[in-house]
Amino acid sequence: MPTAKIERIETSLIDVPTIRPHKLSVATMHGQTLMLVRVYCSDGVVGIGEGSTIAGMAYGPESPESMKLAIDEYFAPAMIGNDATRIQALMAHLGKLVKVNHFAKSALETALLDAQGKRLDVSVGELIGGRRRDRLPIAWTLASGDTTTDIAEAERMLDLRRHKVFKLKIGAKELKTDVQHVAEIKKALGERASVRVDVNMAWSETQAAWAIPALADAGCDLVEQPVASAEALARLRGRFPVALMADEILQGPESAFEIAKNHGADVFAIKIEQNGGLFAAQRVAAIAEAAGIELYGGTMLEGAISTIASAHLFASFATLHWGTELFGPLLITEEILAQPLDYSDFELTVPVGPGLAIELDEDRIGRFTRNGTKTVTK
Ligand code: MUC
Ligand code: MG
Repeated sequence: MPTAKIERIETSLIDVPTIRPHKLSVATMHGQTLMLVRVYCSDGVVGIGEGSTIAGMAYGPESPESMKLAIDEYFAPAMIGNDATRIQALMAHLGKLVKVNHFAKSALETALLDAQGKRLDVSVGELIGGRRRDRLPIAWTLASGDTTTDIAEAERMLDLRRHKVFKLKIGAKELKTDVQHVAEIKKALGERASVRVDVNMAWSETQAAWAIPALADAGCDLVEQPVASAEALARLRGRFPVALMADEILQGPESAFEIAKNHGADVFAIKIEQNGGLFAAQRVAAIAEAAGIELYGGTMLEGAISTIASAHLFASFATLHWGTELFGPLLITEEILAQPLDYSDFELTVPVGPGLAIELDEDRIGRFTRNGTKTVTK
């Protein structure tokens, strides 16, 4: 087994506009920032990873800037000189040195997996257990804030055969307004599309108990994180003819175990960053499977690097009842890959090749990089 030491770690922030404002109950996004990390190894192999979140710190405690700082000041100095090929051992070591910081850990683990895959000439999917499917169904989020605009956008996506599953971001408006918005969109799209909602924790338990049956009547088939508390979600689950999905409350295997133990969700949105990396997300999926909880491949509206890292993982899942929403690269105006991803016939093709099996367009990346790159060496 070849060995290689970590020699240098570079981080940078890439700021890219979104194709339109993206309105969630927690914030409106006009752009996305990708925290790009490169791990340089003594055998000449370079691994890439990404940390992205939603609207700075509006979604959760980590921001692209905080991920960069955590890597520059804490993770990178502890990684230099270590064996890059012992990924799980190194991540466990870092876990002892730095608490939580799941998104930063996911970016680093992705880069180590990319490097190891390149070194061994296998894909990340093969490294983490083996791919079961080559294509993944891809949902799209309608979040313009306007019902007519959203319907037109959905029609365009159906015509292009890009998406036939739509997630509506609600929770910022009056309950009745939100329910009407969902009902109008479902009525317009009918059986041609699945309509789901993400409330991003905006409702109280009583608001959720009023709105969820109304959403079910409107033809909505999945309600994501309607309330903030895991206990409230568990109390709501099973009361209405619509599936309830956990997202924000899933923060790694321990949280997954607690939710599963309390029959707290019908579906888990699996996100590599929120859970602390691909291996942690894989364990979350295993807990779900053991508990009879169905799976959905979630996103933090990530760029191509984290999107494809997620795709390799989701392609390895035994079941993926609710498909995925790996559309992040389509929400930004810039193509950052030398070879664009294949989104066609409502699905994404999982790339084939060593590591993540993607190559960055370095000129484009350079153009959108915020004031330089930080390098940590010995
Ligand atoms: C979330 O809360 O699930 C995923 C799709 C989208 O539009 O926002 C995200 C994050
Ligand atoms: Mg969500």
